[in-house]
Amino acid sequence: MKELENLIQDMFHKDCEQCTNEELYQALLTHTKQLLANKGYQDGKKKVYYISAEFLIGKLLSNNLINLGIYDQVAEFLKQNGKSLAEVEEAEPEPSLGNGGLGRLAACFLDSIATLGLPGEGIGLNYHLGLFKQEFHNHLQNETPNPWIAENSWLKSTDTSYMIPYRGFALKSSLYDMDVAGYHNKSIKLHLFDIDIADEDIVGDGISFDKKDILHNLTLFLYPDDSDDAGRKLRIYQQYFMVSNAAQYILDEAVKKGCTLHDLADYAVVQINDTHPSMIIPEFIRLLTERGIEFDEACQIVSRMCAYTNHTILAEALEKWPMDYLMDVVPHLVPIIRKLDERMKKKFPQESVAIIDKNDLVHMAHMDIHYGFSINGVAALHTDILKNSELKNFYEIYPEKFNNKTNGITFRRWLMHCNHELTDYITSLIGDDFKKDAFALEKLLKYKDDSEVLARLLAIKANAKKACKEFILHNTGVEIDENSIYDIQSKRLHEYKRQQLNALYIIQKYLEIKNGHKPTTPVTFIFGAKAAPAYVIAKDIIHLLLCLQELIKNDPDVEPYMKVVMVENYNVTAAEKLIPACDVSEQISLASKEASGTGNMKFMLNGAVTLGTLDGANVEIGDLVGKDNIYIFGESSEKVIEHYEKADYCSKEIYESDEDIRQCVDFIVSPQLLSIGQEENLRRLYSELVNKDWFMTLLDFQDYVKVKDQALADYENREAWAKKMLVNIAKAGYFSSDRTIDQYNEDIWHL
Ligand code: 26V
Repeated sequence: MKELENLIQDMFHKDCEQCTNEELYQALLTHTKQLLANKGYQDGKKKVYYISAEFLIGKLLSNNLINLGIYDQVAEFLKQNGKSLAEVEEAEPEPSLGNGGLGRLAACFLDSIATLGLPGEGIGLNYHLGLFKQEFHNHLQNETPNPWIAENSWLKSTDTSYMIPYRGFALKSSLYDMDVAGYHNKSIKLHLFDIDIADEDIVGDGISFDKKDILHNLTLFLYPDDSDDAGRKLRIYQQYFMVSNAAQYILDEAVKKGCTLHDLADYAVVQINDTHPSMIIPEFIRLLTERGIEFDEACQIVSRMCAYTNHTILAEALEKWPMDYLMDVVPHLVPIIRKLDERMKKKFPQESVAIIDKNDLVHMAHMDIHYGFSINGVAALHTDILKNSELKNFYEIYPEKFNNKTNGITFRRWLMHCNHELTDYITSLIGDDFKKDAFALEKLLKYKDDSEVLARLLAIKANAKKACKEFILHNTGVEIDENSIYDIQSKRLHEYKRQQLNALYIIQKYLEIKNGHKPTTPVTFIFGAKAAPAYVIAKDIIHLLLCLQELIKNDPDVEPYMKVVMVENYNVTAAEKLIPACDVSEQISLASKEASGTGNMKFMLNGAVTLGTLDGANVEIGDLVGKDNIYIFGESSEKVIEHYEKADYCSKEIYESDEDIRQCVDFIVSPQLLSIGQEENLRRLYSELVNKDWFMTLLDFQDYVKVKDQALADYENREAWAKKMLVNIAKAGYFSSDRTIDQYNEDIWHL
């Protein structure tokens, strides 16, 4: 710690004790960046380039200290000087370079690539304002910018720069790098491309800005509102900027190592994270043919190099760009895309596998599948659905390309960093092998009937709940009961994730309590969720939740028994506070719709019990922990898919025939809620549920109530509950992203 002490002196001319937390953060940032660079970088002839529009990395200080192996020393040094690392960390701004699961997955993957010592790099964009910051006013979501880049940050500027051609002009890029530390291993780099002339001053009210001012807005926001043409085109500008930089960078790096271009696939493998980077395929072909490679050979090279991961089956989320837009933004790619399409149409004339469809829409996923060598889903069920229904026609053509890679999470952040007490206790029981080999957590199973261990797990959970209570008080001003059951649903807001189902349960409980049926242990329903700015119904659901929060808070009949609280601006930092404190983990998407989920894994690892549908990775969680240690409800994915095929689901029928359901749905537009909220929003949501309910909320309602009531009742037997917690922790090893990355490498990357 001598070096750190000297650095503090050099920077601020005072001792650690006299420094502010902000100053100490600055010193630690500088010190840690130096240590990361000193460790050296993983290298090798062949590298994986993980290209992603999102890297939801979260705060980095603690995580880097853990991976460098000096967390305890630094914490102790600060403590001896009357400071706390947790408080110093508050000074770090959280970069919000992702929406949710897909972006967080990319961040976990970088951690695991570095930890496993694989040569790999991430490539993305340096959004200055990231995803919006969420604020609640009048029980509604408002969006404001989230500037995170300070003068001194984790970013390191480099000399790398490329020219990126667009129709009628070109933009010069600048590359910034962030080091990602492997756990007790070398670092790898996250490359974030940017433009020098991005101008934060063009942002007006909220997050509004001129979407056509590409020269100044290109790297301001992640996924700007795509509800209009200008927003959608801006996304194409961003995506092309990302992939053209990536392709030029990859070619340069390979050539420097002696690549002749003909053998490019021996130097690089590109993992395309969802379809946002798909234009890298025609871009590579453009660059290779410019450098003298024949078109056919360029196609072959790319097809040996690119692999695509699918993260959703929702049709509206599968990108299809109108040819006109591409003509407008990147006309030089259009002849290449047309040629790629023609070649495939000759072989496979059926419309269902066309790259360019009859409406002149370019199906980005189709291009990836035809011209990539691997396509993977992100959980077993999801991959099966891709093979057997969503992408069936492709699976018939290319069965050998399809494979599953069930998602994972890095235990460094989602256990060791966010839950020190649990980590230390596990270490005291089974040693610390699990930090490198997550499957070693199974050793905990031998304690499953040990009352002392179970009591200790409950005590650790109780401490996490106290800490979470403090966080929620600070974040929302709401004081929750630390002795209540913490029932948590935190994830992006989307109708298919069905926060509205949880809301209907809350209404049902509210009415029950009003009728005198009081729960034995009070329950706190905790939510965290941002809604896309243009997603009207999602925002209406947030409105309903905030209205319920208000209603219950002010009702003395009900308030002692239940509470609703919606955390503002749910992000990685908030997740790190909520997850260790959770008792019941809500994973209640409509079966078949959640590709995997990764929050489900984080909660389980921290000793929460899942209440969920047989969807995404919940299925695998259930298989691992056994039916006594998970609460499953709802219609199966097969039945759901059948309902869609037959178009025979009618929510109105259920609404009209089921008195209980009608009562709960009607409550959305009751005088009580209308006196708190906005009539327009509440009526729209009510009508959506009664007349459409595309994600079949009402279908699963009764079963949800039954199973959730059972879970809450089972909580009363604390020791039996603690046993479920223990089994969940012990079985979470499979969900380490180290396992996932190992499989990507074995089956796809071959590094
Ligand atoms: C994107 C959009 C954009 C347009 C409006 C509707 C909509 C709906 C969903 C999405 C999600 C895009 C992809 C994504 O983030 N998928 C998530 O990826 C996670 C990591 O694999 C996975 O755990 C989640 O289940 C999956 O939803």
